[in-house]
Amino acid sequence: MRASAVIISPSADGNVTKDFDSGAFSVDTTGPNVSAAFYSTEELRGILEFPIDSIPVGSLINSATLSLYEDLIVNGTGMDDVTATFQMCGYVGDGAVTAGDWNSDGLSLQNFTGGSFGTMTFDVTPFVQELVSGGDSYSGFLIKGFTPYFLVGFDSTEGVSIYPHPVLDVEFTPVPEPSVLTLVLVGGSIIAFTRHSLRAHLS
Ligand SMILES: [Ca+2]
Repeated sequence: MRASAVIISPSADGNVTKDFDSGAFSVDTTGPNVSAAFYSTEELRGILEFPIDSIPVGSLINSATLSLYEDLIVNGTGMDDVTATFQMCGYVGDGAVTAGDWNSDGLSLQNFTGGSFGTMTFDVTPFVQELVSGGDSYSGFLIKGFTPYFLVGFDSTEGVSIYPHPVLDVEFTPVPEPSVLTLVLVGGSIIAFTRHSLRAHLS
């Protein structure tokens, strides 16, 4: 089968913030950034969910790349710092950003430093392969901070229009359904049998 490619936009993205005093969560899905920050009183986690049901179940994932445009990195005093550490996690999504997504940090995909402004890419091929093999409909990503008082922000789907918005770029090779494969084999057998009969008839 020939390889195909899809460029997928999030079904939802934004932030979920946990207030440590009250234990309450707040959800923001309309702001210009997907941000992660770790403070003494609260923690913001960036959440993105991408629909992947356009990729046939069982397909081989040749590559899956998450691209985010970083346009914000600050610490408590407003100074830029590229050494703060953050973590990208993956989880099975449901298409929406809700308070419960804050806890979806069980599977770490990679750590990264604040870096610099511009496009940052994450190779998420094995994770997306696992979801597609399992027939999951949404690929969820969670970004959390490890360095207190530092915030990283990426342009969200609702963000500044001149910046690239989040995309999940997937190249995949569909695998034939068993029923289709069987049909091809049966068809081949009929052709072989017909040719044999024809030769027998001619000789
Ligand atoms: Ca969700």
